[in-house]
Amino acid sequence: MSQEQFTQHTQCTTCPYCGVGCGVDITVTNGEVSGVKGSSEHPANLGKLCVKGTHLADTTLPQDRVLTASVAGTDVSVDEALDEVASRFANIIAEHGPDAVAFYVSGQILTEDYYVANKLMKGFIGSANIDTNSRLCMSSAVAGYKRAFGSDTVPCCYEDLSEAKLLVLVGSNAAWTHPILYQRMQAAKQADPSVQVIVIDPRQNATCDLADIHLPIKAGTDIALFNGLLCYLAEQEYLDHDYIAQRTEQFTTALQAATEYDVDSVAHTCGVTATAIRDFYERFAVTPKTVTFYSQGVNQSSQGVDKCNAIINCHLATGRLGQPGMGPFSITGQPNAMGGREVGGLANMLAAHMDIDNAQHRQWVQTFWDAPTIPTKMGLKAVDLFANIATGKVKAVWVMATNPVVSLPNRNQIEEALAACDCVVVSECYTRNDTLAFADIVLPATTWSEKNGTVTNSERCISRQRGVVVPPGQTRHDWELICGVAQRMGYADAFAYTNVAQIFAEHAALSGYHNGGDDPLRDFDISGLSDLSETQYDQLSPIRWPVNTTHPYGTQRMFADGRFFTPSGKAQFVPVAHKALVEPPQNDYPFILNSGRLRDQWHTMTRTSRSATLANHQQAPNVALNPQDIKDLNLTSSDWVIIRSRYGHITVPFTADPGIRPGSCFVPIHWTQQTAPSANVSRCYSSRVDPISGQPESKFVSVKLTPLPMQQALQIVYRPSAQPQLTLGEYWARFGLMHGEALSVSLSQPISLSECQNQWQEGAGNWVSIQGAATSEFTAILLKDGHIQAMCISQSCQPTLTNSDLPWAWLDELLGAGNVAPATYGALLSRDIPDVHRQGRLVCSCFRVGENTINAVLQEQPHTVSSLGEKLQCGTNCGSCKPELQQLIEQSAGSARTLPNVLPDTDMTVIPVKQIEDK
Ligand SMILES: Nc1nc2c(c(=O)[nH]1)N[C@H]1C(S)=C(S)[C@@H](COP(=O)(O)OP(=O)(O)OC[C@H]3O[C@@H](n4cnc5c(=O)[nH]c(N)nc54)[C@H](O)[C@@H]3O)O[C@H]1N2
Ligand SMILES: Nc1nc2c(c(=O)[nH]1)N[C@H]1C(S)=C(S)[C@@H](COP(=O)(O)OP(=O)(O)OC[C@H]3O[C@@H](n4cnc5c(=O)[nH]c(N)nc54)[C@H](O)[C@@H]3O)O[C@H]1N2
Ligand code: SF4
Ligand SMILES: [Mo]
Repeated sequence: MSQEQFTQHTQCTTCPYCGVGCGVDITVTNGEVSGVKGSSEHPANLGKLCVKGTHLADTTLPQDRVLTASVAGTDVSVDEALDEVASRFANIIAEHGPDAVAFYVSGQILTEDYYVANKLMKGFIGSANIDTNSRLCMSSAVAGYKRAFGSDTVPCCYEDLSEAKLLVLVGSNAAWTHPILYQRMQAAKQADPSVQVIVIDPRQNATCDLADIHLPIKAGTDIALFNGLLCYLAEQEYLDHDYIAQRTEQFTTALQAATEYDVDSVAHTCGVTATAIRDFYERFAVTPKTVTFYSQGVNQSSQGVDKCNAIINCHLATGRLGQPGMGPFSITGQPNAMGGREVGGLANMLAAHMDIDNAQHRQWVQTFWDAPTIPTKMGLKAVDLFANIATGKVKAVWVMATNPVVSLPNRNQIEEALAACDCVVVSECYTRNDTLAFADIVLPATTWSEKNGTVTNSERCISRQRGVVVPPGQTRHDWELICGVAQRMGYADAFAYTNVAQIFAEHAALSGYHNGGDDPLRDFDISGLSDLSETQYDQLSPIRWPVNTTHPYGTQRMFADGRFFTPSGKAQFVPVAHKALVEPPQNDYPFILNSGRLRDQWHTMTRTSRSATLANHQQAPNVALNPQDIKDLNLTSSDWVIIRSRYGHITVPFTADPGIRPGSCFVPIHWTQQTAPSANVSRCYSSRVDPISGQPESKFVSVKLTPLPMQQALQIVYRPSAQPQLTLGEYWARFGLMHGEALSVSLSQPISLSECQNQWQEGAGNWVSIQGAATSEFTAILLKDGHIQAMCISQSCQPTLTNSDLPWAWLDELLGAGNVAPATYGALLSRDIPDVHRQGRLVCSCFRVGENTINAVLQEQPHTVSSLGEKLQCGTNCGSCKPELQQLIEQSAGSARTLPNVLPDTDMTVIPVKQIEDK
């Protein structure tokens, strides 16, 4: 390329992953994303990025994209596909009514996409059947806020995390899931060591690294703990009587509901020592500047909403709300979960924080939209929606930017529902989405770095995502796809937008419609942004809502004036009670299955699985078990574990983790049909939901564990052009390398070299191999024109997670090399691995520092995290690996990890199992 043609520019956008909502400066060179950097101007991250954000450029790979539309498997133009969607939806509506169709959308589309989807379904199709993956994520938090404040309002802001003197993290692994906020907490504690951190989580997760106290409560016992706190605050006279009297209602009923929760009974229920509980209560009692930061360990429960209110009750009782450094802070997961809530893109909401069951609100929205209709009752929430698809009541569903086959509970039922559905439309940007296999119509969507719009993060801050590269293939923006269908269904005037700025302006104007002034009716008001010109919209800087005439520059904190959006203007205490588990772990299903996230992967891995760097942190799925349980189950290092619930089963390797409570286990959520077909944990979960929010209980199901002895471990590395068939073994997992991919296969029935070679087509190349003593011990290399196409390394028996011991970087290098000298592949055949490639599991992804390297340095002399950083660079860029560095330091100092504060299980009475349908 000549000098003149070289183009490069940098633009500020927002990270497409978590709800922290970091600003990203993205550099585009010759039309492609060439680099990303934390944007120092953005208030969420002030220049920092976590490991996922840092490696965003790795995930913008062309080969993974859905680039064309298709109908029944045949490629068509996008316009033809849109014709098809419109006519199928219209026909079904004409015959069966508007409630026979549905949208299932996502907290990962932009506010403008969400706004038009909601407008089309509610105002024009005339059904409220639009729900979202935020149902699986935020809906309990929303319902908790609404019950307490009369509105879905996050009272806090990120500065509160720095100003608080006590941070209580409940059901959150922020070190891995909201890393930049975790780093704020770290910095606050470093600056003022008197800052206290308390982690409430059944598991000793990476976040415990910062904890002064870890309360490893039994799963699902949070309400007992917080009711106990309310009771303690009352008994020890720490209540804010003025606040309670002037700003709240229903205190007496809430306290009455909490009186039986004395410290000893809480200790018994939660399985944590009374001393540790009293210690937590006392610190909470004496520290006015307290933030309680909560996430999925709270929300994803059949008592999720009550858990939220148990927390909020304690803040109301102490008047800790609306002032710097305090408040109940629900942290959102997805980048635009908040935007979805704002536009009303859930089945039980209307729009702009107006309510579907309020006739006045319905009339306002219908008038504002000039809409032919408006639903009078709420639509189907996610789990019910798929149940109604299964029965045929809902006959068409349009899935946008989510992967319900993987992420909804009870995968087997979801698959059956979609297979039976007359019309499944999927708008998607990446090919490795399991739900695509069920699509009748596929629409190719643009994605991050291509699309334009806004997102709102966990602290109500609206930021722009900016399209900086040209969308590939036939891809179109989600809002264009939705408007394209709306126009074809006869609603051209209402969906005649030509850019996102117009949609945003309308959304902003609706938020101020019959709202605003000194006594606003609704919390969500961004009418101050409704007059932005296109240029002003393009240049919009991050701003926290409300934005209106009273707050033209946005609002840092809500409820500073102690006025709430309830009819009386007062906040509501909600009486709550801890309930026994519906499906207790006992008899045939004695273990509790917990699930959640890993540091370097994003959800169903459609984007992150290709990044070699991100894959290196943990290449394959696992179940983490307490060492005592491993012993009791007689698991040996060549065993895999079959995890079986009443709803389905998975097969995964195990790892020992002393931070897991005995009797429970933890499986990451990320693996799918595409990346490890036996390991999609949602197969095991039930369709049980919180009765108020409809949020599934994705952190809890009872299971049994059985060993599956494996006879052979086969590691395969291949170029993209030499992918083997994937028909081997009970278990395989694949992950990205720089120059191809790797497969880790386990077999309970061994295979020979020739059976392994049969996984490639004839003519794929020539094999060179070495056969070991046993049939299943071999090394084989597939060569074509002097280039290595694939390598297979087979062992007859396998230690658990052999992955980390293999020299992946070397294999990757060989795969990427041009002509490889026979001496080099000879060394591989004889497994003569160069020392530099014996790094072990990658701990620091940014500087590629492995566990073996770190341990070697630690053996020479003791280190701190920062001195390790000085020596090896590890932990000095994004900082995400610091908790693991600390763990390695502690391990090398010989301090064995144990779970603190656990009360030995005295509650051994076996309750008869409730009849639960065996599915
Ligand atoms: N790396 C990474 N980061 C992410 C994501 C990702 O996929 N990858 N996803 C984003 C999204 S959408 C979300 S929603 C957030 C989720 O963020 P988090 O909620 O922080 O993450 P999880 O790992 O799902 O679960 C948090 C913790 O809940 C605990 N838990 C389980 N049961 C209970 C219980 O009964 N009580 C209590 N107190 N705790 C319990 C689990 O042990 C776990 O440590 O992460 C966001 N950030
Ligand atoms: N057992 C268990 N299950 C869980 C959870 C758990 O903790 N345990 N967590 C739950 C939670 S909190 C969440 S948020 C869900 C997440 O679950 P999902 O939403 O199913 O997971 P993702 O992989 O994020 O799916 C997003 C999809 O959208 C695509 N995509 C990305 N950007 C765009 C875009 O701009 N347009 C379009 N059209 N497509 C796009 C991606 O390629 C991907 O396929 O999982 C839930 N399920
Ligand atoms: S914390 Fe990481 S994943 Fe979350 S928005 Fe920031 S850079 Fe992205
Ligand atoms: Mo989420």
